[in-house]
Amino acid sequence: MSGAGSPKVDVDGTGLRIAIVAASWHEPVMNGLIDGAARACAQANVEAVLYRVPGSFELPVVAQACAESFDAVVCLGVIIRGGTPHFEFVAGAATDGLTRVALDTRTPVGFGLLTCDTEEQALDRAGLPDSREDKGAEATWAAIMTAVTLRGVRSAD
Ligand code: DLZ
Repeated sequence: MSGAGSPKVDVDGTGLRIAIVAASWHEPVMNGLIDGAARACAQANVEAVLYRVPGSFELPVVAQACAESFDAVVCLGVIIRGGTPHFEFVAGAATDGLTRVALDTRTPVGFGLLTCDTEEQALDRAGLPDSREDKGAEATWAAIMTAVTLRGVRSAD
């Protein structure tokens, strides 16, 4: 199970604005991830704006643009291995790109990129009624908690 040991996060994000950047491949899984992210934002009292990109490879460039005007960015995507070397290229480029965006812009990036062997595994993590995990919500809570922490660090300067 990929989520073993994950923390229970419940923070108040009042006043934060968050961009949710979501890829479009594997629609049923994406719908679950986006709903989970929206639920977490509502629960944390955070204002959220959704932007769509074609595939996970395009997440970093839009995340970078969003990082200029939002308190945090949540990136959602699904990459299924499917026996193609594209898996490694797309997953590696998206992961490296999102890490760079967070550090270069000093803006939290919630990492909601599922990399799975099969669509069934992805559905199991998508926050749907029959899923065991809710990775869209998890990535969103991580971004919100990090933004709240950074707000505290910066106000202590
Ligand atoms: C090309 C590609 C492949 C093979 N698989 C996926 C995938 O499983 N998930 C995903 O989000 N995107 C995939 N893509 C598309 C790339 O992310 C990208 O959109 C295209 O290469 C065009 O730049």
